[in-house]
Amino acid sequence: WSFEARFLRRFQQRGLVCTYQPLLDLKTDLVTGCEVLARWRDVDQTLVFPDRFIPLIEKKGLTRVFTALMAQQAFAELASFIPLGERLQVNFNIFPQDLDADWLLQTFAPFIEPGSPFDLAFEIVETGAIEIETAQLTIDALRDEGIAVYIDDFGVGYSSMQTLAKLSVEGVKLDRGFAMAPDQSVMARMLDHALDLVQSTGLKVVVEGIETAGRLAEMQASGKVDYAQGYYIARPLGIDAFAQILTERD
Ligand code: G
Ligand code: G
Ligand code: MN
Ligand code: NA
Repeated sequence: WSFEARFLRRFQQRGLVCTYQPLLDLKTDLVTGCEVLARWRDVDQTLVFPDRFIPLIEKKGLTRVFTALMAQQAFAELASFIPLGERLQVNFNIFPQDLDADWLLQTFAPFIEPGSPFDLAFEIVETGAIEIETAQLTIDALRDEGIAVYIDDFGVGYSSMQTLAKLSVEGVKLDRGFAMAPDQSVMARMLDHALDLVQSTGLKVVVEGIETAGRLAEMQASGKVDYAQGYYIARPLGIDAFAQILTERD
């Protein structure tokens, strides 16, 4: 069996693994949410990373099946331990071609019914294929249902200042390349300006790729960052490790 054949046969039958990377709220210094990141367990138990299977999912037109499976699994795992009365922000990566309000609302509605402890957000990467007016209608429809949208990987690829100026979203996730850059490098110096740029829009700011205590302290001191994410805070974790972090926060 080729990798492709094994994956396609197994991913819909409990082969998917959800990991949860904590989002640290810099105002309170508490983990208040997570980004859900997919992994896949091969027959020999090796954990396979998304760079190998996401292209396959796209090629085979299985993006919606995959996202729906991820949502079912993630919310089932998360719901099992959220303490009564507490809330958790849950971020999902959505393929740009799936930015379709009807489908998204239908798929995610069961998990955000009244009384649910989850605040849902979608992360979307600008690919150049997004048509601003159409995207805005979708984003507005999602917001009406309490779902926030973030522009992901901002600052690389097709993401432009024009998108930022024209698209009304909840917030922006700065590409991890900025925070990961060595001190004094051009990218590191750009980080500060990128923060000013995003702040000028009034949007929420998430900085990804925090790998050192120094960078985290800098982000805290800047007063320009709402949420931080990165290996220094925590790697993408299995449900048990993530549950432990959340339980320890109080
Ligand atoms: O750790 P990381 O290797 O988890 O993820 C690599 C890339 O795969 C990231 O760009 C991330 O957005 C993407 N990815 C991971 N999980 C998902 C998912 O559930 N849905 C989508 N659309 N992309 C994902
Ligand atoms: O969706 P997005 O491309 O933003 O996915 C986040 C990706 O960044 C995932 O692959 C995740 O594992 C990775 N990541 C998260 N924090 C860090 C970090 O501090 N350093 C590095 N190198 N990668 C990170
Ligand atoms: Mn993301
Ligand atoms: Na990102």
